Amino acid sequence: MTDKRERPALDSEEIKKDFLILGREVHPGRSLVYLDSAATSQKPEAVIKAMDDYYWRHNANIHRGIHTLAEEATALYEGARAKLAAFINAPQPEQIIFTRNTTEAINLVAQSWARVTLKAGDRILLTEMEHHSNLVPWQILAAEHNLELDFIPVTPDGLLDLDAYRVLLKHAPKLVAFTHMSNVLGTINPARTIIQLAREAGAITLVDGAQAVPHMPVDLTALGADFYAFSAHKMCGPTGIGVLYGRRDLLEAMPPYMGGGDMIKSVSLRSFRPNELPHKFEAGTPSIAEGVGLGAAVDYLSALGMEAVAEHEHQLITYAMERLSQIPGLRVVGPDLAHKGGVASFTMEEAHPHDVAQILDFEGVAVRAGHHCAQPLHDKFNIPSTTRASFYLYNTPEDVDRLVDGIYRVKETFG
Ligand code: 7TS
Repeated sequence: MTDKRERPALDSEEIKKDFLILGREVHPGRSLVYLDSAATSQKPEAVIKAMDDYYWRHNANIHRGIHTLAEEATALYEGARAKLAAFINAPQPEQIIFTRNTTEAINLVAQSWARVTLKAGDRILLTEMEHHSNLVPWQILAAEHNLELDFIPVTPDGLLDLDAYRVLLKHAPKLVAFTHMSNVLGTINPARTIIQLAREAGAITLVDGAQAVPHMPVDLTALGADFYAFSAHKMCGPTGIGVLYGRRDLLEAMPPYMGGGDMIKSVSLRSFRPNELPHKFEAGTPSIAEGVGLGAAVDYLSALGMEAVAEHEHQLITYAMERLSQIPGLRVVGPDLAHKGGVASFTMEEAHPHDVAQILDFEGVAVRAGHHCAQPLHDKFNIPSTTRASFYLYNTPEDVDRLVDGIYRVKETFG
C-alpha cells in the first residue's frame, strides 16, 4: 500500500509562498504556524492584489454610472457573482445574493422568507451543533411569532442522530436549518440525505455552509438545498462579504430585507417597486472591492481544485489525529476520520484551553480557545470550552508537528 503522505494532494510548501503573512515571526525565533482558519483564513497575494488593483485602477460606484470606471467596476463585481455561481454550481448568477457574511445571509432568510411565511405554532428544526449564527436568528423570530424550535440531537461520537431526525420530521417542521460542517467537531453532515428527507416531509432547507464551501467541492444543484449561506473570509477571500444562495422562486416571492438605494425599480413618496434579483436584496452601495477579492479567491481555489483541497485536509487531519491520540490526557471531541473535516478541538487534563492557547502562542502556533460560538454544543458534551486547531490548504505535516511539540510544552509547564 502507498502511504498517502508520500503523495500529497497539494504542494502546501509552495502554496505557503502565496501567503506572505505565513512567513512572519510572531515572537523572537518563533515563526507563525496558523491553525485558526475555521475562524478566518489567510488571504493569498492574488486576492490582495486584485483588491489593490480595483482601488488603484477601477474604483467607482456600480450599477448607476455610465462612465468607463463605473462600467469596469460593475463588470468586475458582477463577474465575481458569475464566478461564484459556477464555483458552487448554482443554476443562475441571480440566485447569488451578496451579504456581509454567513450571519447576515441567515438573518436575511429569517427576516424575509420566514417572517412572512411562518405562522404561530409552526416548527423550525435545527441541530444541537449549530454556530450561534444559525441559532439566535431563529430564537429572535420564534419569540416574536410564537414559533417552536426543535433540535436534531448530536450523538456522543459527534454525529447527527438521523433516526431522531426522522422522528422529528413527523412533527412537520416548515424549515430544517443545519450546518454542513461543524466548526467545533469537524463533523461533515450528510447534507444531501438531510435535504432529501426534509423535502419529502414538505420542509424548506437552509444550509450553513460557512465551514464547507472553503474546504470541499459543493454542488448546489446536486445538493438541492433551498437556501445556502457562506462567508468569503473563510475561503481565502476578504472580510465584509458573504453569500446567500436561494431557490429562484423563493427569492422572487420574498420581500426585501432592507430598503434603500439599488434595491428598487422605482420610488414615489409613499411606495416603491422592488428591483429584480439579485439587486432586490442588496440595498445600498455594496462591498465592491470585497466582491472583486472574492472573485479572485474563487479563481485561486478553482486553480488548486476543491477535490485536492479536501484530500489535502483529510491527509492533514489523519496525521494530526494519529499524533494527538498518542498524547496522554488529551481528548479530541468529534467523530472518526470518515466523517471529519480538518478541525481538531480538544481538552487536556493538565490545563485550561485558554492556557493551552497562550502557551501555543508563545511557540508561534495560533489556535483558538473557547466555545467557538457553539455554546449549546459544549454544554451537550459537558465541557465549558476547547482548544481548536483548524487546518487549511497552506498547512503542512510540519505544522502538525509544531502543534504537538507545543502541546508537550504545555504538559511540561502544567504537568
Ligand atoms: N456558521 C459556522 C458553521 C461558522 O463556523 C461560522 C463562523 C459562522 C456561521 C459565522 O460566520 P460569519 O462569517 O458570519 O461570522 N465561525 C467562526 C469560528 O468557528 N471561529 O470564529 C468564527
